[in-house]
This record gives sequence, structure tokens and C-alpha cells, in this order.
Amino acid sequence: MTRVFLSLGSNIGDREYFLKKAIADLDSHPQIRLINQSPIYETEPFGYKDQPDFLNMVIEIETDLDPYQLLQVTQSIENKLGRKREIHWGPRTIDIDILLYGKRRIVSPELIIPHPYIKERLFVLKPLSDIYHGSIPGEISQIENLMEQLSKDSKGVRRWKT
Ligand code: GSY
Repeated sequence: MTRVFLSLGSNIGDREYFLKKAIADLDSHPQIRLINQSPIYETEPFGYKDQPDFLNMVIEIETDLDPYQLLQVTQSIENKLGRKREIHWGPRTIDIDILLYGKRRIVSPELIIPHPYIKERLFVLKPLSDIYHGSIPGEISQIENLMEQLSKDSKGVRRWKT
């Protein structure tokens, strides 16, 4: 069994419903168990600005699926919940990204793990830092140091429904 961290984001329709439904679908998979979840944050869209704010969070799961099998599961949940890949960086009902897969490092056309957004996007790093305090494989800086660097511009990431 491997501990895995997933990032979830939604900015269309009932955003909280899509986050919760994706988590329930993951947890009901026979080879996945939900371990922990971060608070939900409301975050300004990164990149393409003319779209609604996102809700973002990170969850920790345990699984014996390999990374590519897990990717298939996350993509089938995205498809089931109506995700359409129309505008690159555009709005979406649900987005599920694999951030960390144990201590593994993978660079392939389908998957890059650790996910590059960990270092680049506060909407990923903030909720991850709430539930993960270890190191990032291949990264010298601890998660707290990465947070310090990114959170200088923290205004676009706020706790939702606190
Ligand atoms: O990368 C995931 C989708 N996404 C997001 C997101 O989840 N949150 C915010 N704030 N901006 C985003 N831009 C994209 S694309």
C-alpha cells in the first residue's frame, strides 16, 4: 500500500458537491482508502482569468494501484463528473491531479510525479502543507520553505466556509 496525495479543484456549478462526489467515488474504489483531507480553499483562477474562482483541496489516500492505474481511475471520475477539456486552463467541474505517490519520482508523457504545481501554485501547496509535513522527493527545500516562498502572494487563496 502506498500513501498518495491528490489535488482536487472545481470551478463550475456546485463546486463543493463535485469535490465531495469525487472523494466519495475515490473512497468507494476497492483498492483506494481515504486517509485525510485538507480544508477547502477558495482560490483565484491561475492562468486564464476570465472564469469563476475555484474551490481547491488536497486529500491523502492509501492504494495498491500503481500510478498509471490510479491515473486511469482519476480520469474516469473526471469524465463521469462531466469534465470537458475544451479551453486549456479553462473552467472545469472537477480536476484531480496526483501530487505525490509515496517517494516515487516519475517523468513520462502521461505523468510527472511529484507534480510540478506543488512548487508553483499556492492553491496546491497551501492545502498540501495542511496535511503533509515531509519532504518532496527530489526537492531540497522542505514544504514549509516552499510555502514561505510562494505565500508572499497569498491573497488569491482563502479558507472557504471556516
Ligand atoms: O490545475 C488545476 C486546474 N486549475 C486551477 C485550480 O485548480 N485552481 C486555480 N486557482 N486555478 C486553476 N487553474 C487551473 S487550469
